[in-house]
Amino acid sequence: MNSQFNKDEKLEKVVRFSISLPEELLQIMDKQFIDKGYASRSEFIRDLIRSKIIQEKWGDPEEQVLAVLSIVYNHHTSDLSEKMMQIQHMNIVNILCNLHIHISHEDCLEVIVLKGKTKEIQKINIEISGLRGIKVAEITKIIIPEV
Ligand code: NI
Repeated sequence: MNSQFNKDEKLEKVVRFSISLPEELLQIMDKQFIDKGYASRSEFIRDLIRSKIIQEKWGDPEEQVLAVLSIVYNHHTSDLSEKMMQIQHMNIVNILCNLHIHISHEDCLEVIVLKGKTKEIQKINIEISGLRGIKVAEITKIIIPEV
């Protein structure tokens, strides 16, 4: 479930409206929301709409966004740590903070919190994720909701 919009919804004005759907689509939706543990159709549809808003905003290169880039890599891979460090120093204005955890004898988890225009964040993501020796690179896209 999307946890980016956890403010108390009871404080918000809620509007009811009806939606027309093909029966088959409704059945698929009902199966999905039950399987995923949503409490109601409304909760499921709210989450879908919010995901779509995030997707749309990330499609705009000028949109101001936040992101968390999580990377797992083997620190024995030659030059990888240095290259990652260099990319971050080159983009210092977009790096809010950086957490490094030694998760095993050879592997490290690095969590980088990024802020800036989507085009800047995507560029840094591609630069770091594309480095040779990166085992896992996951970006979490965050938009502060206006509603
Ligand atoms: Ni480490």
